[in-house]
Amino acid sequence: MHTPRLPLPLESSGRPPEENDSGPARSGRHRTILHLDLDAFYAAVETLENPDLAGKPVLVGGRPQGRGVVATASYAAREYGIHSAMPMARAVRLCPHAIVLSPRFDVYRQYSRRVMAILQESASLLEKVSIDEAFLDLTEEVNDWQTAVLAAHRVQKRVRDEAGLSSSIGVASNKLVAKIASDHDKPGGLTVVQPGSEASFVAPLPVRVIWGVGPVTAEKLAQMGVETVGDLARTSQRALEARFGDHGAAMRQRARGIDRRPVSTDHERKSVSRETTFSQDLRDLGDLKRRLWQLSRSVAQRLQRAEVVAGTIAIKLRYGDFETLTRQMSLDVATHDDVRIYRAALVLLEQTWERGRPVRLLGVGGGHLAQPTGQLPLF
Ligand code: DCP
Ligand code: MG
Repeated sequence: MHTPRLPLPLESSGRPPEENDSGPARSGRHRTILHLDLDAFYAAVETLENPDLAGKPVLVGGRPQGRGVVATASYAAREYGIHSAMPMARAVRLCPHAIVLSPRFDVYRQYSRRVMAILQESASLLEKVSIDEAFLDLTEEVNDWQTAVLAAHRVQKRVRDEAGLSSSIGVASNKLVAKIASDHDKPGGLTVVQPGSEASFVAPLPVRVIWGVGPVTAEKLAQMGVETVGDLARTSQRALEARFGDHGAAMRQRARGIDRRPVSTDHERKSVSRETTFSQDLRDLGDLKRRLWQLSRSVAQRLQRAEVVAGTIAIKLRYGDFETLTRQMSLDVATHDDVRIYRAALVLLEQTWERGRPVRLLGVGGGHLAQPTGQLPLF
């Protein structure tokens, strides 16, 4: 386990509230946002439960004999090139002596609750992003940047001492940069991005770190000679809008380290969705069904990690000529089950899609989120 590191020099106090477009300056100053992500979470819990596993290559996921994939790999296993979502059969070929375990979601949820309870005590505003990841808004709790860093150290130490888990933390003036910072020095890192250095911090990183830049967009950007976030920030707004529409302008904002999204509690989160733009338009029902199934599975996983069920299912369909349609339906029983989500999405697709008309983008979403037990609506 690593000791926390501070890669950037601390200033004696928070920056003055000068012209700042990295977030709304509540009470006239920068926001202080912390992002925490647990390290190799499922594998770390398994190692806590069985200390013999410490330091060994541990894989949690599906069976190597079937079509299972790796949910997570311990850091020892990652040295063999193994990563999440890789077919388990391939992972085991890369590291034949790896210890393969089936996931035990109930156990992971218990640890997650313990961590979230610690976080909840540390800030008034907590946004749980997934089972092992959360944002805290510390703006109201701390007055200057140095205190914020001490608070981050305290959170990291409490998570280690009281839940037994290693975490990585990023502290910055907005969510985007805090999240990128927490990933910067994994495992066990604590990375602080001073207000004013957001853009220079993200500049050398590949464009994929920017939220909303998926593989297809990254490929198109690469064709324009844009590889890093800094390249993207330097590209003219006009060129990006011409190629990507409104999304182009939004990407450029983020590439400059600007993100105004507030930290919002789980109760305010209204939907979970996933969408894919295809590298080539699809016109075959079989292909669309396969993509719909992948998206439905992914939405189900997100709902499960956030421990919520969806009462409505929606699809988004964009044709090759950019005409875009969304359709949604209510479910009799709210769910986070991939097959149920897929069945609902397929009904919507069959009602909506004009057979044979080329599809450029497909999305699946779950809305009207509620807690799984008791079906209490959250909003
Ligand atoms: N997970 C999963 N399938 C994925 C990605 C993740 O089931 N494709 C699960 C297993 C992870 C947990 O979610 O342990 C948290 O996801 P992270 O992406 O944070 O991955 P880890 O915590 O395992 O590793 P890292 O140290 O990179 O955060
Ligand atoms: Mg993690």
